[in-house]
Amino acid sequence: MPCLTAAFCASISYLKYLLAFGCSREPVCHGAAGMGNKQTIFTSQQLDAYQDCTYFTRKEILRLFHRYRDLAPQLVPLDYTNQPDVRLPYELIGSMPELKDNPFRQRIAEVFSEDGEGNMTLDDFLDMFSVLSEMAPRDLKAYYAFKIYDFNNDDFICKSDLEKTLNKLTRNELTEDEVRMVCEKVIDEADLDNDGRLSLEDFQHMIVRAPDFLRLHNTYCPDM
Ligand SMILES: [Ca+2]
Ligand SMILES: [Ca+2]
Repeated sequence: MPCLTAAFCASISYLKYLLAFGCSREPVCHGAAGMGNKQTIFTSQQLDAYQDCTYFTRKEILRLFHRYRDLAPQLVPLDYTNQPDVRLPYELIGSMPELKDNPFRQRIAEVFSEDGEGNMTLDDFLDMFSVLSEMAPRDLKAYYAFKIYDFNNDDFICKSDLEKTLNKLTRNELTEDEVRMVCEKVIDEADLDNDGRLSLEDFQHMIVRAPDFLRLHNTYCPDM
């Protein structure tokens, strides 16, 4: 039954996506880190605080600062010691190589931005890259993946959140019926307390089981 196969494959790519939620340890550097000048960007205390709040080294924090600044040099000062009130618009953040092809780029930016609209301070930006980095633990990634898929921010992934997620993942290639079927299947498998929606706990449990689920279903969808 081709319809069902498509539905299964869609649920597999859904789970694959969850597992692939990350980016490499070394962010692409645009050459600013080795500039060799003595400009003080952060105080030592600021760098310590950033190190404590992220999974990055001082060097990586500085690299990411320069990537942030490269997005809009006219807006971002080179001196952050007095914590300037700067926010880069979502359009610039969403155009970065790590995000531009991600169907969830806008949701990711919204979830990590203090204003909830995807406009990012440097702190938001560092938080986002820290969680996306491969050093971030799986539980933390799962927590943020949950927030990203919870489109209406009510702390549950319900059917309509799942439908939006699937439509984004499959770039609207599934029919309404297929989407509905996959959503029902995902909820049916993951909804531990049978309230018809996924809590964070349901969701984390689903992710823990995902590798076996993938192996099992890959047998039926060798082309995935
Ligand atoms: Ca929701
Ligand atoms: Ca539930």
